[in-house]
Amino acid sequence: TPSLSPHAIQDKWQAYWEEHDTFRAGGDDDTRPRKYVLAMFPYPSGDLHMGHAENYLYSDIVARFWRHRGHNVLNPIGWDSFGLPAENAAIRRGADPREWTYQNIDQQKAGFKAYGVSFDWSRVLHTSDPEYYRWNQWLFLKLYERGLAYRKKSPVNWCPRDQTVLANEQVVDGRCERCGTEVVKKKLTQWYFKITDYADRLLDDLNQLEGFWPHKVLQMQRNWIGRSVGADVDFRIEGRDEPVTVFSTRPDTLHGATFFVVAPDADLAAELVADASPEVQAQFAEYLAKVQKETDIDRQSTDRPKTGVFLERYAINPVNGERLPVWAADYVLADYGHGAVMAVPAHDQRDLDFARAFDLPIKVVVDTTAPVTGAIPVIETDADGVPIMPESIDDQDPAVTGIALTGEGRLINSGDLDGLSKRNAVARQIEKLEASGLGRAAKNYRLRDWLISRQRFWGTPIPMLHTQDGEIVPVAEDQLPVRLPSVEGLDLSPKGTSPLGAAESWVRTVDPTTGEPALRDPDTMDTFVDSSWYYLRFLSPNSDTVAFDPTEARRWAPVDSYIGGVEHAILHLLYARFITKVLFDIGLVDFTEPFSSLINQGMVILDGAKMSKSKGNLVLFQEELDAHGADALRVSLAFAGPVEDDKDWADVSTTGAAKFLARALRVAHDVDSPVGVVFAGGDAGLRRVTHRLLADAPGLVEQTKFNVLVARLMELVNAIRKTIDSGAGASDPAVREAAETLAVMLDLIAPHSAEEMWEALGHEPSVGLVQWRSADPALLIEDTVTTAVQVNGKVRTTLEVPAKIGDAELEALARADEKVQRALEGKEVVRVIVRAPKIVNFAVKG
Ligand code: ANZ
Repeated sequence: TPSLSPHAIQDKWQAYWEEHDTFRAGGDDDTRPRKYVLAMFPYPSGDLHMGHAENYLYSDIVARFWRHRGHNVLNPIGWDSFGLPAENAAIRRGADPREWTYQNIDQQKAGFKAYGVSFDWSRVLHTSDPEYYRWNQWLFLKLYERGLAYRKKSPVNWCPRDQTVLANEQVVDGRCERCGTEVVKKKLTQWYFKITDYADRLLDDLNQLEGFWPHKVLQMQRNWIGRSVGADVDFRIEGRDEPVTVFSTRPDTLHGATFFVVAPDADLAAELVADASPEVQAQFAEYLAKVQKETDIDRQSTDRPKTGVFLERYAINPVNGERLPVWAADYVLADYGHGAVMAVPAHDQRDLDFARAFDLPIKVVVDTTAPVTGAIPVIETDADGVPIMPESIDDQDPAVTGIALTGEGRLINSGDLDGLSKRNAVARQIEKLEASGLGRAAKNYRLRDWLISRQRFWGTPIPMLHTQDGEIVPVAEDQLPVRLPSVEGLDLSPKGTSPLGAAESWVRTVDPTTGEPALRDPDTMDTFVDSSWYYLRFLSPNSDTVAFDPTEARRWAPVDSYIGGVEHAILHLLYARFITKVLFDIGLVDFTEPFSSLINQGMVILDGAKMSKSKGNLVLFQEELDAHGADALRVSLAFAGPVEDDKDWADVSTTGAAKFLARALRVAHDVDSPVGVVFAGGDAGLRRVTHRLLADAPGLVEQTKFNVLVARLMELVNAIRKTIDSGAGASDPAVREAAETLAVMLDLIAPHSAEEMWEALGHEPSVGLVQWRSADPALLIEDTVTTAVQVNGKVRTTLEVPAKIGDAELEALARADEKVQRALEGKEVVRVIVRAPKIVNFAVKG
């Protein structure tokens, strides 16, 4: 009988795994096919929490699964250990961010070990180690060499509280992702990575991930890249030498342009207003001050009243020479397209709202009631859902309805474009613009270049030098790493410039080529640089000659299964995809997408609400672990629901899970047949349950239906117990077969209990490396049923028989059964009642 407590069992097997390095990935000589399973690496923000428990359980299930399927599995772990929280904690406590960081890492390491995750512990990396960040600097220099790292002065998102710039991706609803402070714009000279050069590839390659990544994530990436196709059109502005270019997705509507709008915060607006009357200049200055406080989100919102200032200037429509008044209005953004638009109020809702607010002309140039072959007509309905069939375009006058005409149709009032469908008119207009030199086909992206400079201490120093004559030169590769200086004497508190600038002896250096004094760049890199390529570092974690070995990359990468939260759907995944493509272009990897498949897990919530420290509704990982043990916690989480769903801890039963595990262990201890016993001939019903699971389990895991797998394992435990208690008993070979199957499958979810069972069943550890058997097709035939054979109404045995068996055949089978023969011995059968395939009853006398 089992004697050890769950905690004793887990301690025993964790010590075993540690001692034997059980889950270390195989090396060069390992001929098994390889699988690279990776969970998004953690930020060392304190103890592990329930979100970690879920995330690393799932990756562990996948990693363990592939080992059981004969693969050489790499399942590494590291820490994303640079970043603001460490720095803020250091500021609060007047300590070194290193202390806080490495202390938390140690704590989390211990947590993972106590949780029984099958990591390859020989490959641990921390991005804040110079041995790691040296290669961030190397990567920076590679991008710089290729013209993909550059400096520019531009308005950046600035968090006034953290006193640092933020990437667009780090601004959520106009607020700092980290601290929630409202983000403002500030002009600064910063380093950028030119991700926009890769916009088309980043977008187009998403198609090859369809079916392997959650569709939602692909869609979020597509929207983030936001490719628009249209034309650039040049407009002359009266009194200005240079034409002004606008981007439009609807160059077909050029004849319908009735005014022109520039972003108030674009340089052009300031230039144009300089010639306006003093009143207008004052009005503009006031307006600009207001606009600068608004977020881009607000500015683009459609339901707020339109505002703007007429700049007393005119643009000339290139197709008909009409004079268009030039306005400054906040709904036009300075950093999208060219920061200016041709306004076509009849066919663009924002322009229409503006025209109606300021009484500007509205000119319809597309008849949206005209039929266009192949187009789906947009039919308006009234409150009762009855279609309103417009008689003619006059019934849809946007000036009256307030609704812009954006649907399909045919061009009118547009010279020789008249009669063309929208789509043909766009193409024709672009041809004409190109012929006259007044415009050209153009694409635009919502995606911006990746701003990577941070004015903080706890990050990778940017490996560039500022020479005395104002040049900026790279640090030589053989001089890397540029190590962070000691924090001693530095004031880390936010002040808008990097604390590194004050590290005098660090900042002052010499330019090795000239021997002249030079200053180090004081900024550090966005930590998303660190995580953009870490999956490659795991392949050569200890190399001090290369960031990663291309041969190892060819062997292991790309990552087969990547598991993490949907909060990384845009930022991290986009950057990692970008850097992978750059490395491909350099010739260092032979693939263009880093993560072949992606699994997003839901959140662990409590009573329907997200858990957080501030809400005081945290379920603590360590407490759960102490109370129930790792396996019960793992089973509870796996059983709690589909991977991608949120799991409400209020619905989870750890005690239920613990009872299930205890039952499973008892079953293994009860088995009373020798190792190697022949299974054939064992209880057919139990064998079928076992083999059906052998057949189904791989598919369940590959489809990440871990909760269903747990349910099936529970079913198997019940079936074994039933056979032990009521059937042929613990010595039935089918019981051993089922218990062994249970142990090797339970290993995915409850590995400590599985090892303990495997040992109780007389095997050598580790069960984690045992291959799953394949199902016997003969035992998978579904159409058999259980027949009860009774003698005088008392069940003597049960038989597995084909569902379509006939009465005579069933009776013969029953008579041939040993137990039935014994019950009939010396008695006279007076009557046999056969109801195939369910029942056979022998009525006997004597
Ligand atoms: C004229 C026009 C007529 C437009 C029409 C649309 C419909 P997306 O799809 O988001 O790329 N636009 C261009 N630059 C802008 C800026 N800096 N701020 C705000 N709006 C800007 O949108 C492209 C369209 O948004 C462009 O096409 C332009 O308006 C506007 F019936 O040009 B359109």
